[in-house]
Amino acid sequence: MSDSAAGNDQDDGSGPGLRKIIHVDMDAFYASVEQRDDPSLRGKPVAVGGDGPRGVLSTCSYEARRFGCRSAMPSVTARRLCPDLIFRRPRFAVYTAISRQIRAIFRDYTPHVEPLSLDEAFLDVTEDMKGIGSATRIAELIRARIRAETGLTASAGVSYNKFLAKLASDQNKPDGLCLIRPGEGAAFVAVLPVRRFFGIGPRGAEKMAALGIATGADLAACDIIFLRTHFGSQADYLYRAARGIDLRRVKAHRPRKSLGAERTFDKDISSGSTLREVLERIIAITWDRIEAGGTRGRTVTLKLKHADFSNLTRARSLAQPVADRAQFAAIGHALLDEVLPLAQPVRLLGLILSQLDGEEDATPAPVGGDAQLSLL
Ligand code: TTP
Ligand code: MG
Repeated sequence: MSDSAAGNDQDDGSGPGLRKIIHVDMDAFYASVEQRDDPSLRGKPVAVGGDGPRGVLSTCSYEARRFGCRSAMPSVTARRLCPDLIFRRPRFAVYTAISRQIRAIFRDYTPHVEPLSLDEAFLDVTEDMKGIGSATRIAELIRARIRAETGLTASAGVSYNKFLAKLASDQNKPDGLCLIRPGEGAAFVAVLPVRRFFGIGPRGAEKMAALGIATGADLAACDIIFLRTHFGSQADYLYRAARGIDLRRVKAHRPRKSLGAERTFDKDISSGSTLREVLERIIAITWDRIEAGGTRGRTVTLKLKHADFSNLTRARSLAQPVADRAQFAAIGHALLDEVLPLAQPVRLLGLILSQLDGEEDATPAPVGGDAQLSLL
């Protein structure tokens, strides 16, 4: 791509051909579901995740966030910050069912729905199918229906591209709405700390801080050559993002590539029979999710992580999709038998179904999540 094309300065997506994008994201999703279904948890600091020594928070309620608790934080740290924190195990089947409910609501307003995970999606509502009048009004209607039909709150961002809509949905969380109008994107981004940009993690933000880049405005002041020198393949994205530009379309179909579950043990395991028992549980959870998603897949992969963190995988592919739970379980156990007896103790066991079809969901990001049982 040439330098001039990198920024696409002439077309920032807010001129003719303007698109209307909504990003909807449920508030403290897993934790809110637990509070909904157990009234004794309402108004309390609640974490969803494993509470063992290697447990990690999948998420926590806003009450817990006031103490500094966050997603992906080790559970021991969270408990130190908030001694009254109440832990709950994730109930993926319930979250998946709610995810289907909210997607059905989205599809009532547009066929252009791109789910990013169970609890968030982009909607392109440029074409006002129901004659509602404005994207903001559509976003409000969707939030109201989510509340009425699921008993949960969602936040929404409305703007003229995906990058800005996602930033906007985060702006007034929880239970909030934010609109970034055409012409306002660059100013909105200018005052944001760079860590709020999608794709800039804590390490990226540190690197930027070392270069004197703290905000969107600082980033916008960098030329493309400088960005390429320091950020390589991310440079073009950063150049545009700093100007509030994002020309990506909402893609309605993003087939996921794999689905599975894995378990990290509190203590490393060296017994084959214990591993077989754990595998049973992983099979049950993975197959529930496969059924919930109407997914079919041909390849089963067993994944082991040894005490020294070396990985071992064993896979088997069929000519036809795995037919049922019994076949899935049989293949999983056969793969485990291939690696027994163990060369050394194991700290993690996982089972994955891939070569999928029949599922429109986006692949969930590999978000660490609950280290006890994280989605792949
Ligand atoms: P998020 O939308 O990132 O977080 P959230 O809905 O809990 O809170 P909010 O959007 O109000 O900030 O993620 C949605 C769900 O995905 C979350 O409830 C649990 C799961 N998740 C993990 O399992 N691990 C993670 O690291 C993250 C970020 C989320
Ligand atoms: Mg959310």
